[in-house]
Amino acid sequence: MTLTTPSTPSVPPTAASDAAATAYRSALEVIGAVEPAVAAAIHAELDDQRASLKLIASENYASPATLLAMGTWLSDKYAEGTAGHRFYAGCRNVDTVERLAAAHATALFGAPHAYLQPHSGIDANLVAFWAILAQRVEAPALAAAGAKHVNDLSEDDWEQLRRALGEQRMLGMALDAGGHLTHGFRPNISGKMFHQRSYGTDPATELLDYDQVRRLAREFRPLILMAGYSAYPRKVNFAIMRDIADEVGATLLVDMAHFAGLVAGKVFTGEFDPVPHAHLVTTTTHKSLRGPRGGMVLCQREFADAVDHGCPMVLGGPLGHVMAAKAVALAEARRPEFAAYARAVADNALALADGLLRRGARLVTGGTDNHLMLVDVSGFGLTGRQAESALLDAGIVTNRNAIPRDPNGAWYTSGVRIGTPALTTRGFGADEFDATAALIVDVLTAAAPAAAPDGSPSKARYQLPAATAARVRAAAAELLDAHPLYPGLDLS
Ligand code: DSN
Repeated sequence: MTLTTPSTPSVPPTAASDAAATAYRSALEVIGAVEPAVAAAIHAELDDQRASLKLIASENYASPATLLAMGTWLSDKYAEGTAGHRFYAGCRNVDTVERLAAAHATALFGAPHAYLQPHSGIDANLVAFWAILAQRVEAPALAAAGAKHVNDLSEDDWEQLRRALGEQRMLGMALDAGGHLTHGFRPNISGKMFHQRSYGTDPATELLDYDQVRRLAREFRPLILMAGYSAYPRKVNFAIMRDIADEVGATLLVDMAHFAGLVAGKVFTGEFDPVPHAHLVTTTTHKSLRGPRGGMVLCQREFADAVDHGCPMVLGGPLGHVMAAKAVALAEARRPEFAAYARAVADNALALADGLLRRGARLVTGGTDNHLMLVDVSGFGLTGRQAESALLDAGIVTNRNAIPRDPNGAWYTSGVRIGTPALTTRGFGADEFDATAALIVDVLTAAAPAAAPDGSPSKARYQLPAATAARVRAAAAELLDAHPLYPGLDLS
Protein backbone atom coordinates (compact mmCIF):
# COMPACT_ATOMS: atom_id res chain seq x y z
CA MET A 1 0.00 0.00 0.00
CA THR A 2 1.39 3.46 -0.89
CA LEU A 3 1.14 6.04 1.84
CA THR A 4 1.75 9.77 1.70
CA THR A 5 3.52 11.76 4.38
CA PRO A 6 1.27 12.17 7.43
CA SER A 7 -0.06 15.65 8.02
CA THR A 8 1.07 15.66 11.66
CA PRO A 9 4.69 16.46 12.74
CA SER A 10 7.28 13.83 11.83
CA VAL A 11 8.20 13.27 15.48
CA PRO A 12 4.91 12.14 17.05
CA PRO A 13 4.04 13.64 20.44
CA THR A 14 4.09 10.14 21.86
CA ALA A 15 7.76 9.57 20.95
CA ALA A 16 9.62 8.38 24.04
CA SER A 17 13.08 9.75 24.78
CA ASP A 18 15.77 7.43 26.18
CA ALA A 19 15.01 8.94 29.59
CA ALA A 20 11.30 8.09 29.30
CA ALA A 21 12.11 4.55 28.13
CA THR A 22 14.45 4.09 31.09
CA ALA A 23 11.80 5.48 33.44
CA TYR A 24 9.16 3.03 32.23
CA ARG A 25 11.50 0.02 32.29
CA SER A 26 12.49 0.91 35.86
CA ALA A 27 8.90 1.55 36.93
CA LEU A 28 7.79 -1.85 35.63
CA GLU A 29 10.69 -3.51 37.40
CA VAL A 30 9.73 -1.85 40.70
CA ILE A 31 6.03 -2.67 40.31
CA GLY A 32 6.76 -6.19 39.12
CA ALA A 33 8.83 -6.91 42.23
CA VAL A 34 5.68 -6.39 44.34
CA GLU A 35 2.84 -7.59 42.11
CA PRO A 36 4.07 -9.08 38.83
CA ALA A 37 0.54 -9.46 37.48
CA VAL A 38 0.02 -5.70 37.60
CA ALA A 39 3.31 -5.04 35.78
CA ALA A 40 2.30 -7.64 33.20
CA ALA A 41 -1.10 -6.02 32.67
CA ILE A 42 0.50 -2.59 32.20
CA HIS A 43 2.91 -4.08 29.68
CA ALA A 44 0.12 -5.96 27.89
CA GLU A 45 -1.98 -2.81 27.63
CA LEU A 46 0.83 -1.11 25.72
CA ASP A 47 1.03 -4.11 23.40
CA ASP A 48 -2.75 -4.04 22.85
CA GLN A 49 -2.79 -0.29 22.15
CA ARG A 50 0.11 -0.63 19.75
CA ALA A 51 -1.55 -3.47 17.86
CA SER A 52 -5.04 -2.11 17.18
CA LEU A 53 -6.60 0.56 15.02
CA LYS A 54 -8.02 2.67 17.83
CA LEU A 55 -11.04 4.51 16.47
CA ILE A 56 -12.93 5.11 19.72
CA ALA A 57 -13.80 8.78 19.33
CA SER A 58 -13.27 9.55 23.02
CA GLU A 59 -9.82 7.99 23.39
CA ASN A 60 -6.33 9.21 22.62
CA TYR A 61 -2.67 8.62 23.54
CA ALA A 62 -1.15 11.02 26.09
CA SER A 63 2.50 12.02 25.86
CA PRO A 64 5.10 10.24 28.01
CA ALA A 65 5.60 13.49 29.98
CA THR A 66 1.87 13.64 30.76
CA LEU A 67 1.75 9.98 31.76
CA LEU A 68 4.88 10.17 33.88
CA ALA A 69 3.58 13.21 35.78
CA MET A 70 0.81 10.98 37.17
CA GLY A 71 3.06 8.39 38.76
CA THR A 72 4.34 10.49 41.64
CA TRP A 73 4.00 11.23 45.35
CA LEU A 74 1.71 14.18 44.62
CA SER A 75 -0.82 11.34 44.85
CA ASP A 76 -0.10 11.01 48.57
CA LYS A 77 -1.26 14.48 49.55
CA TYR A 78 -4.71 15.53 50.70
CA ALA A 79 -5.51 19.01 49.40
CA GLU A 80 -9.21 19.73 49.83
CA GLY A 81 -10.05 23.34 49.03
CA THR A 82 -8.35 25.39 46.33
CA ALA A 83 -4.80 26.65 45.84
CA GLY A 84 -3.88 28.90 48.78
CA HIS A 85 -7.11 28.03 50.63
CA ARG A 86 -6.83 24.42 51.80
CA PHE A 87 -8.33 22.38 54.62
CA TYR A 88 -4.95 20.64 55.08
CA ALA A 89 -1.44 21.89 55.84
CA GLY A 90 1.57 21.36 53.60
CA CYS A 91 -0.10 21.83 50.20
CA ARG A 92 2.38 24.21 48.55
CA ASN A 93 3.37 21.80 45.77
CA VAL A 94 -0.21 20.82 44.97
CA ASP A 95 -0.94 24.58 44.95
CA THR A 96 1.83 25.02 42.38
CA VAL A 97 0.53 22.38 39.97
CA GLU A 98 -3.11 23.39 40.39
CA ARG A 99 -2.32 27.07 39.77
CA LEU A 100 -0.19 26.16 36.75
CA ALA A 101 -2.86 23.95 35.26
CA ALA A 102 -5.49 26.66 35.76
CA ALA A 103 -3.22 29.32 34.23
CA HIS A 104 -2.59 27.15 31.17
CA ALA A 105 -6.32 26.40 30.86
CA THR A 106 -7.48 30.01 31.09
CA ALA A 107 -4.81 31.13 28.61
CA LEU A 108 -5.52 28.28 26.19
CA PHE A 109 -9.29 28.67 26.15
CA GLY A 110 -9.58 32.39 26.92
CA ALA A 111 -11.78 31.59 29.93
CA PRO A 112 -12.09 33.89 32.94
CA HIS A 113 -11.76 30.97 35.39
CA ALA A 114 -10.70 27.32 35.37
CA TYR A 115 -11.23 24.59 37.97
CA LEU A 116 -8.99 21.57 37.48
CA GLN A 117 -10.11 19.22 40.24
CA PRO A 118 -12.90 17.13 38.67
CA HIS A 119 -11.83 13.51 38.34
CA SER A 120 -13.90 12.92 35.20
CA GLY A 121 -16.39 14.55 32.84
CA ILE A 122 -19.33 13.38 34.95
CA ASP A 123 -17.72 14.97 38.00
CA ALA A 124 -17.18 18.18 36.06
CA ASN A 125 -20.87 18.25 35.11
CA LEU A 126 -21.90 17.62 38.73
CA VAL A 127 -19.74 20.52 39.88
CA ALA A 128 -21.32 22.74 37.22
CA PHE A 129 -24.85 21.68 38.26
CA TRP A 130 -23.95 22.39 41.87
CA ALA A 131 -22.51 25.82 41.01
CA ILE A 132 -25.58 26.80 38.98
CA LEU A 133 -27.92 25.70 41.78
CA ALA A 134 -25.78 27.53 44.35
CA GLN A 135 -25.62 30.71 42.32
CA ARG A 136 -29.07 30.82 40.78
CA VAL A 137 -31.25 29.24 43.50
CA GLU A 138 -29.43 29.18 46.83
CA ALA A 139 -27.83 32.64 46.73
CA PRO A 140 -31.12 34.51 46.06
CA ALA A 141 -32.84 32.46 48.80
CA LEU A 142 -30.11 33.37 51.28
CA ALA A 143 -30.35 37.03 50.29
CA ALA A 144 -34.14 36.98 50.73
CA ALA A 145 -33.76 35.47 54.20
CA GLY A 146 -31.00 37.92 55.16
CA ALA A 147 -28.63 34.95 55.72
CA LYS A 148 -25.03 34.52 54.65
CA HIS A 149 -24.85 30.73 54.88
CA VAL A 150 -27.30 27.84 54.72
CA ASN A 151 -26.52 27.06 58.37
CA ASP A 152 -28.00 30.45 59.27
CA LEU A 153 -31.40 29.60 57.80
CA SER A 154 -34.35 28.66 59.97
CA GLU A 155 -35.63 25.08 59.63
CA ASP A 156 -38.59 26.36 57.58
CA ASP A 157 -36.45 28.44 55.23
CA TRP A 158 -34.03 25.54 54.80
CA GLU A 159 -36.89 23.17 53.96
CA GLN A 160 -38.21 25.66 51.43
CA LEU A 161 -34.78 26.02 49.84
CA ARG A 162 -34.33 22.24 49.68
CA ARG A 163 -37.65 21.94 47.89
CA ALA A 164 -36.71 24.74 45.49
CA LEU A 165 -33.37 23.04 44.71
CA GLY A 166 -35.27 19.87 43.85
CA GLU A 167 -37.75 21.62 41.56
CA GLN A 168 -35.32 22.95 38.93
CA ARG A 169 -35.41 22.13 35.22
CA MET A 170 -32.85 21.13 32.66
CA LEU A 171 -33.19 20.99 28.88
CA GLY A 172 -30.49 18.89 27.19
CA MET A 173 -29.78 16.93 24.05
CA ALA A 174 -31.48 13.53 23.85
CA LEU A 175 -29.23 10.53 24.33
CA ASP A 176 -30.12 9.00 20.95
CA ALA A 177 -29.45 12.34 19.26
CA GLY A 178 -25.91 12.30 20.64
CA GLY A 179 -26.31 13.83 24.10
CA HIS A 180 -24.60 12.36 27.16
CA LEU A 181 -26.06 10.42 30.10
CA THR A 182 -25.45 13.42 32.35
CA HIS A 183 -27.52 15.74 30.16
CA GLY A 184 -30.72 14.69 31.90
CA PHE A 185 -31.02 10.98 31.01
CA ARG A 186 -33.57 9.60 33.49
CA PRO A 187 -31.48 6.72 34.89
CA ASN A 188 -28.56 9.13 35.49
CA ILE A 189 -28.45 11.36 38.57
CA SER A 190 -28.96 14.40 36.32
CA GLY A 191 -32.38 13.05 35.32
CA LYS A 192 -33.26 12.60 38.98
CA MET A 193 -31.89 15.95 40.20
CA PHE A 194 -33.78 17.94 37.60
CA HIS A 195 -37.14 17.96 35.88
CA GLN A 196 -35.87 17.19 32.45
CA ARG A 197 -36.75 17.52 28.79
CA SER A 198 -34.71 16.74 25.71
CA TYR A 199 -34.27 18.29 22.33
CA GLY A 200 -33.42 16.09 19.37
CA THR A 201 -32.47 16.31 15.76
CA ASP A 202 -34.50 16.96 12.64
CA PRO A 203 -35.85 13.60 11.37
CA ALA A 204 -35.06 14.47 7.75
CA THR A 205 -31.56 15.98 8.07
CA GLU A 206 -30.56 14.43 11.43
CA LEU A 207 -29.13 17.87 12.26
CA LEU A 208 -29.72 19.78 15.49
CA ASP A 209 -33.00 21.65 15.18
CA TYR A 210 -32.41 25.05 16.82
CA ASP A 211 -36.06 26.04 16.29
CA GLN A 212 -37.13 23.01 18.30
CA VAL A 213 -34.64 23.91 21.05
CA ARG A 214 -36.06 27.43 21.19
CA ARG A 215 -39.66 26.21 21.20
CA LEU A 216 -38.98 23.72 24.00
CA ALA A 217 -37.03 26.31 25.99
CA ARG A 218 -39.91 28.79 25.74
CA GLU A 219 -42.41 26.16 26.93
CA PHE A 220 -40.26 24.54 29.61
CA ARG A 221 -38.29 27.58 30.96
CA PRO A 222 -35.30 25.54 32.17
CA LEU A 223 -32.81 26.75 34.74
CA ILE A 224 -30.10 25.01 32.70
CA LEU A 225 -29.86 24.79 28.93
CA MET A 226 -27.29 22.08 28.31
CA ALA A 227 -25.41 21.87 25.01
CA GLY A 228 -22.63 19.61 23.82
CA TYR A 229 -22.58 15.95 22.89
CA SER A 230 -20.86 12.59 22.94
CA ALA A 231 -22.06 11.29 19.61
CA TYR A 232 -23.18 14.12 17.32
CA PRO A 233 -21.00 14.46 14.25
CA ARG A 234 -21.50 18.17 13.63
CA LYS A 235 -20.52 21.54 15.02
CA VAL A 236 -22.97 23.31 17.34
CA ASN A 237 -23.67 27.03 17.05
CA PHE A 238 -23.23 28.20 20.64
CA ALA A 239 -24.15 31.81 19.81
CA ILE A 240 -27.66 30.57 18.94
CA MET A 241 -27.77 28.40 22.08
CA ARG A 242 -26.81 31.41 24.22
CA ASP A 243 -29.44 33.53 22.54
CA ILE A 244 -32.05 30.89 23.41
CA ALA A 245 -30.76 30.67 26.99
CA ASP A 246 -30.91 34.45 27.39
CA GLU A 247 -34.43 34.63 25.97
CA VAL A 248 -35.77 32.26 28.65
CA GLY A 249 -33.44 33.26 31.51
CA ALA A 250 -31.53 29.94 31.47
CA THR A 251 -27.89 29.32 32.26
CA LEU A 252 -26.02 27.91 29.27
CA LEU A 253 -23.83 24.97 30.24
CA VAL A 254 -21.74 23.42 27.46
CA ASP A 255 -20.16 19.99 27.81
CA MET A 256 -17.27 20.12 25.34
CA ALA A 257 -15.62 16.89 26.55
CA HIS A 258 -15.49 15.44 23.05
CA PHE A 259 -14.33 18.45 21.11
CA ALA A 260 -12.17 20.33 23.65
CA GLY A 261 -9.10 19.61 21.52
CA LEU A 262 -10.75 21.23 18.51
CA VAL A 263 -11.54 24.31 20.62
CA ALA A 264 -8.01 24.38 22.05
CA GLY A 265 -6.51 24.02 18.57
CA LYS A 266 -8.71 26.83 17.19
CA VAL A 267 -10.52 24.58 14.73
CA PHE A 268 -13.78 25.64 16.37
CA THR A 269 -13.82 29.42 16.60
CA GLY A 270 -16.41 32.22 16.70
CA GLU A 271 -19.92 30.92 17.24
CA PHE A 272 -18.63 27.32 17.38
CA ASP A 273 -16.29 28.04 20.32
CA PRO A 274 -18.40 27.52 23.46
CA VAL A 275 -16.16 29.45 25.85
CA PRO A 276 -17.18 33.04 24.98
CA HIS A 277 -20.87 32.09 24.78
CA ALA A 278 -21.54 29.73 27.69
CA HIS A 279 -21.85 30.64 31.36
CA LEU A 280 -19.99 27.42 32.19
CA VAL A 281 -18.11 24.88 30.08
CA THR A 282 -17.17 21.40 31.26
CA THR A 283 -14.78 18.95 29.69
CA THR A 284 -12.72 15.88 30.15
CA THR A 285 -9.00 16.28 29.63
CA HIS A 286 -8.24 12.92 28.01
CA LYS A 287 -10.24 12.89 24.77
CA SER A 288 -9.31 15.16 21.85
CA LEU A 289 -7.43 17.35 24.36
CA ARG A 290 -4.95 14.46 24.77
CA GLY A 291 -4.24 14.90 28.48
CA PRO A 292 -4.57 12.63 31.49
CA ARG A 293 -7.88 11.00 32.42
CA GLY A 294 -9.80 13.73 34.27
CA GLY A 295 -12.16 16.69 34.06
CA MET A 296 -12.23 20.48 34.20
CA VAL A 297 -14.73 23.33 34.51
CA LEU A 298 -14.30 26.70 32.82
CA CYS A 299 -16.67 29.48 33.82
CA GLN A 300 -17.58 33.11 33.89
CA ARG A 301 -16.50 34.97 37.06
CA GLU A 302 -20.04 34.94 38.46
CA PHE A 303 -19.79 31.16 38.98
CA ALA A 304 -16.11 30.95 39.99
CA ASP A 305 -16.58 30.90 43.74
CA ALA A 306 -19.28 28.20 43.64
CA VAL A 307 -17.26 26.11 41.18
CA ASP A 308 -14.21 26.35 43.45
CA HIS A 309 -16.26 24.74 46.22
CA GLY A 310 -16.61 21.62 44.06
CA CYS A 311 -14.35 19.85 46.53
CA PRO A 312 -15.37 18.96 49.19
CA MET A 313 -19.03 19.84 48.46
CA VAL A 314 -19.36 17.57 45.40
CA LEU A 315 -16.02 15.85 44.87
CA GLY A 316 -13.58 13.88 46.97
CA GLY A 317 -10.04 15.11 47.51
CA PRO A 318 -8.30 16.50 44.43
CA LEU A 319 -5.75 14.33 42.68
CA GLY A 320 -2.54 16.37 42.81
CA HIS A 321 -0.70 13.93 40.56
CA VAL A 322 -3.41 14.18 37.90
CA MET A 323 -3.52 17.98 38.13
CA ALA A 324 0.25 17.92 37.53
CA ALA A 325 -0.37 15.85 34.40
CA LYS A 326 -3.16 18.24 33.35
CA ALA A 327 -0.68 21.13 33.65
CA VAL A 328 1.80 19.25 31.42
CA ALA A 329 -0.84 18.37 28.81
CA LEU A 330 -2.30 21.88 28.78
CA ALA A 331 1.21 23.30 28.30
CA GLU A 332 1.55 20.95 25.32
CA ALA A 333 -1.82 22.06 23.97
CA ARG A 334 -0.65 25.69 23.96
CA ARG A 335 2.10 24.85 21.46
CA PRO A 336 1.63 25.48 17.73
CA GLU A 337 2.04 21.73 17.07
CA PHE A 338 -1.20 21.11 18.93
CA ALA A 339 -3.13 23.45 16.62
CA ALA A 340 -1.70 21.49 13.66
CA TYR A 341 -2.78 18.27 15.36
CA ALA A 342 -6.33 19.56 15.95
CA ARG A 343 -6.61 20.66 12.31
CA ALA A 344 -5.39 17.22 11.24
CA VAL A 345 -8.01 15.51 13.47
CA ALA A 346 -10.79 17.38 11.66
CA ASP A 347 -9.25 16.97 8.18
CA ASN A 348 -8.75 13.27 8.82
CA ALA A 349 -12.37 12.91 9.92
CA LEU A 350 -13.42 14.34 6.55
CA ALA A 351 -11.12 11.87 4.77
CA LEU A 352 -12.46 8.93 6.79
CA ALA A 353 -16.08 10.00 6.23
CA ASP A 354 -15.48 10.47 2.53
CA GLY A 355 -13.83 7.04 2.31
CA LEU A 356 -16.80 5.41 4.03
CA LEU A 357 -19.41 7.23 1.96
CA ARG A 358 -17.62 6.44 -1.33
CA ARG A 359 -17.72 2.76 -0.37
CA GLY A 360 -21.44 2.82 0.29
CA ALA A 361 -21.74 3.32 4.06
CA ARG A 362 -24.47 5.58 5.41
CA LEU A 363 -23.34 8.16 7.95
CA VAL A 364 -25.76 9.88 10.31
CA THR A 365 -26.24 13.47 9.00
CA GLY A 366 -24.39 12.44 5.84
CA GLY A 367 -20.93 13.21 7.16
CA THR A 368 -18.99 15.08 9.83
CA ASP A 369 -17.52 18.43 10.65
CA ASN A 370 -15.84 17.49 13.89
CA HIS A 371 -13.69 14.53 14.97
CA LEU A 372 -16.34 11.77 14.89
CA MET A 373 -18.94 10.11 12.75
CA LEU A 374 -21.71 7.58 13.24
CA VAL A 375 -21.97 4.72 10.76
CA ASP A 376 -25.52 3.42 10.41
CA VAL A 377 -24.70 -0.28 10.10
CA SER A 378 -28.28 -1.37 9.43
CA GLY A 379 -27.49 -1.02 5.72
CA PHE A 380 -25.01 -3.89 6.18
CA GLY A 381 -27.72 -5.98 7.84
CA LEU A 382 -26.03 -5.71 11.24
CA THR A 383 -26.76 -4.30 14.67
CA GLY A 384 -24.21 -1.99 16.24
CA ARG A 385 -23.28 -4.77 18.65
CA GLN A 386 -22.57 -7.21 15.81
CA ALA A 387 -20.60 -4.61 13.86
CA GLU A 388 -18.53 -3.58 16.91
CA SER A 389 -17.64 -7.22 17.63
CA ALA A 390 -16.80 -8.08 14.00
CA LEU A 391 -14.57 -5.01 13.71
CA LEU A 392 -12.80 -5.94 16.94
CA ASP A 393 -12.10 -9.42 15.55
CA ALA A 394 -10.32 -7.70 12.68
CA GLY A 395 -8.26 -5.47 15.03
CA ILE A 396 -10.40 -2.33 14.65
CA VAL A 397 -11.57 -0.89 17.98
CA THR A 398 -14.77 1.17 17.85
CA ASN A 399 -17.86 1.43 20.02
CA ARG A 400 -21.46 0.80 19.17
CA ASN A 401 -23.76 3.77 19.59
CA ALA A 402 -27.45 4.47 19.18
CA ILE A 403 -28.47 6.51 16.17
CA PRO A 404 -31.43 8.91 16.23
CA ARG A 405 -34.71 7.01 16.70
CA ASP A 406 -32.74 3.77 16.92
CA PRO A 407 -35.01 0.69 16.59
CA ASN A 408 -32.42 -1.44 18.43
CA GLY A 409 -32.21 0.76 21.54
CA ALA A 410 -29.12 1.82 23.47
CA TRP A 411 -27.71 -1.68 24.14
CA TYR A 412 -27.67 -3.34 20.69
CA THR A 413 -27.94 -0.11 18.67
CA SER A 414 -27.81 0.38 14.92
CA GLY A 415 -24.67 2.49 14.85
CA VAL A 416 -20.95 2.42 15.35
CA ARG A 417 -19.20 5.61 16.48
CA ILE A 418 -15.73 6.22 15.12
CA GLY A 419 -13.30 9.08 15.56
CA THR A 420 -9.89 10.28 14.49
CA PRO A 421 -8.11 11.79 17.56
CA ALA A 422 -6.05 8.72 18.55
CA LEU A 423 -4.80 7.61 15.16
CA THR A 424 -4.06 11.22 14.22
CA THR A 425 -1.78 11.33 17.28
CA ARG A 426 -0.01 8.28 15.82
CA GLY A 427 0.59 10.26 12.63
CA PHE A 428 -2.15 8.93 10.35
CA GLY A 429 -3.05 11.32 7.53
CA ALA A 430 -5.80 11.36 4.89
CA ASP A 431 -4.43 8.37 2.96
CA GLU A 432 -4.18 6.18 6.04
CA PHE A 433 -7.74 7.12 7.03
CA ASP A 434 -8.99 6.32 3.53
CA ALA A 435 -7.25 2.94 3.82
CA THR A 436 -8.92 2.53 7.24
CA ALA A 437 -12.32 3.27 5.69
CA ALA A 438 -11.70 0.48 3.17
CA LEU A 439 -10.90 -1.96 5.99
CA ILE A 440 -14.03 -1.00 7.94
CA VAL A 441 -16.28 -1.49 4.91
CA ASP A 442 -14.51 -4.77 4.10
CA VAL A 443 -15.40 -6.10 7.57
CA LEU A 444 -18.95 -4.74 7.64
CA THR A 445 -19.65 -6.21 4.21
CA ALA A 446 -18.28 -9.63 5.10
CA ALA A 447 -19.90 -9.86 8.55
CA ALA A 448 -23.38 -11.34 8.87
CA PRO A 449 -25.81 -11.93 11.72
CA ALA A 450 -25.80 -15.42 13.22
CA ALA A 451 -28.63 -17.20 15.00
CA ALA A 452 -28.64 -18.00 18.71
CA PRO A 453 -27.90 -21.67 19.65
CA ASP A 454 -31.66 -22.37 19.78
CA GLY A 455 -32.04 -21.05 16.22
CA SER A 456 -33.76 -17.80 17.20
CA PRO A 457 -32.56 -14.46 15.76
CA SER A 458 -29.88 -12.73 17.80
CA LYS A 459 -28.90 -9.07 17.87
CA ALA A 460 -25.50 -9.96 19.32
CA ARG A 461 -24.25 -13.01 17.44
CA TYR A 462 -22.45 -12.64 14.15
CA GLN A 463 -20.05 -14.42 11.86
CA LEU A 464 -17.01 -13.00 10.12
CA PRO A 465 -15.04 -15.18 7.69
CA ALA A 466 -11.63 -15.95 9.19
CA ALA A 467 -9.96 -15.00 5.92
CA THR A 468 -11.48 -11.50 6.08
CA ALA A 469 -10.40 -11.01 9.68
CA ALA A 470 -6.86 -12.16 8.84
CA ARG A 471 -6.61 -9.98 5.71
CA VAL A 472 -7.84 -6.88 7.55
CA ARG A 473 -5.59 -7.53 10.53
CA ALA A 474 -2.58 -7.78 8.22
CA ALA A 475 -3.46 -4.55 6.40
CA ALA A 476 -4.06 -2.80 9.73
CA ALA A 477 -0.70 -4.01 11.01
CA GLU A 478 0.99 -2.49 7.97
CA LEU A 479 -0.63 0.89 8.69
CA LEU A 480 0.24 0.68 12.38
CA ASP A 481 3.84 -0.37 11.79
CA ALA A 482 4.34 2.70 9.61
CA HIS A 483 3.16 4.87 12.53
CA PRO A 484 4.47 3.28 15.72
CA LEU A 485 2.99 4.20 19.08
CA TYR A 486 5.52 5.51 21.61
CA PRO A 487 8.49 4.99 19.29
CA GLY A 488 11.63 4.64 21.38
CA LEU A 489 9.77 2.93 24.18
CA ASP A 490 11.26 -0.57 24.20
CA LEU A 491 10.26 -2.40 27.37
CA SER A 492 12.13 -5.60 26.63
N1 DSN B 1 -17.45 7.63 27.79
C1 DSN B 1 -17.44 8.86 27.05
C2 DSN B 1 -17.48 8.64 25.59
O1 DSN B 1 -17.03 7.61 25.15
O2 DSN B 1 -17.96 9.50 24.87
C3 DSN B 1 -18.52 9.76 27.48
O3 DSN B 1 -18.66 9.69 28.86
